[in-house]
Amino acid sequence: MTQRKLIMPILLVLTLSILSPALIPTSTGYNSPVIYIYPDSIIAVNATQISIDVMTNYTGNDIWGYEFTLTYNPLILSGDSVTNGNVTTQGDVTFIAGTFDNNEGKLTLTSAYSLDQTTTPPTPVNNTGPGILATVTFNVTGTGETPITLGPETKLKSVDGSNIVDGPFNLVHGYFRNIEPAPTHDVAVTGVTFHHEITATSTYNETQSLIYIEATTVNEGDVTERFTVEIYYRLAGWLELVKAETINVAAGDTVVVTGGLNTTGFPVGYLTIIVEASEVYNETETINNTYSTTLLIKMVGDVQGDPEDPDPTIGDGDVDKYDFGTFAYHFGKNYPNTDYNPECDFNRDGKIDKYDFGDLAYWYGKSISATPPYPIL
Ligand SMILES: [Ca+2]
Ligand SMILES: [Ca+2]
Ligand SMILES: [Ca+2]
Ligand SMILES: [Ca+2]
Repeated sequence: MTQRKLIMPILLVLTLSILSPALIPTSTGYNSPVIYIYPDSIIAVNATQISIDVMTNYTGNDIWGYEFTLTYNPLILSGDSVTNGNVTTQGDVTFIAGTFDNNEGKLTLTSAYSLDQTTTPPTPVNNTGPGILATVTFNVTGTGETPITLGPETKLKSVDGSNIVDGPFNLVHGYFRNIEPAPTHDVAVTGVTFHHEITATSTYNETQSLIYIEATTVNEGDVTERFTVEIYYRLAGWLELVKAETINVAAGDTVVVTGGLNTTGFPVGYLTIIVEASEVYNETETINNTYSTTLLIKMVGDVQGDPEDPDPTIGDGDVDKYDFGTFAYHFGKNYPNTDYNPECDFNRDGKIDKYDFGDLAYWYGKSISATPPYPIL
């Protein structure tokens, strides 16, 4: 109750400004009927609760009722209540408050209609605008800024069954901020690394070609952001989704999103990996939301390249004396020995032993043209 007392002055101010007839804009400056959020912008650093009115400027007397949905940033606002306004009041009013999904930041369909229940069937009853369709109250749960957006389902309905306002057109959305100055927003994907799973089996299995793709995301903006990270690979021209995850990242923080890609049956060669972070509200720098790199799918036994290659540490598509030399050095050095080299552990069981040697021996002298049955990184 103490908390509620503290928020009352704020509520009072907002409520007074809304209820005072002098302050209700009878004309919003729009040429056509609109449904709009009032106030269209609330900037209140210390607010713990806010209310907005969903209003219409329509001056006709043939309003049957309304429908609307709302979306908002659930990191900033948490929906609390919806009440019917002063427009849809005639006859028997059926008011259906939508449900808040405060994880997704959405108020599901809220509606009200006026009916005369004494007739069979019930007949629509006229209401007159302009005025408040509904009032929505939010608790302020985070710091930042958020649009308060009317959904495309939003409608002002006429008694003749037509729509006076039909979303997504002729809607005016709202905005809330409790930080000064307005925060910057910039999320980015800054790097991608790959690693294999080390399994505890000593024979080939389905996971031997499972490659973990770890995408590093950073929030370089001023406030916590919620966004979706998608990891794709491109094969034969098509982008295939590996992983999609929605994450919350605090300002300045880094979060790694991991996807697992089984490359069994993939052709040997370079595979394009693309990671995308969805654009956040008011984000201006979006080029860094996409990160592209390549993953080399190698043949079994191709530990490395030749000394004269630009990067001899990368497989060169054959299994020759250089691969054998490196393999021999690492033989017997098992995970987690610091000399353990997963490139020599062809069956990814944490041991570089006779089974791996058997693989290398089988593919020795062959090249990419003899595509092996188990290409791996
Ligand atoms: Ca960005
Ligand atoms: Ca090689
Ligand atoms: Ca070679
Ligand atoms: Ca092994």
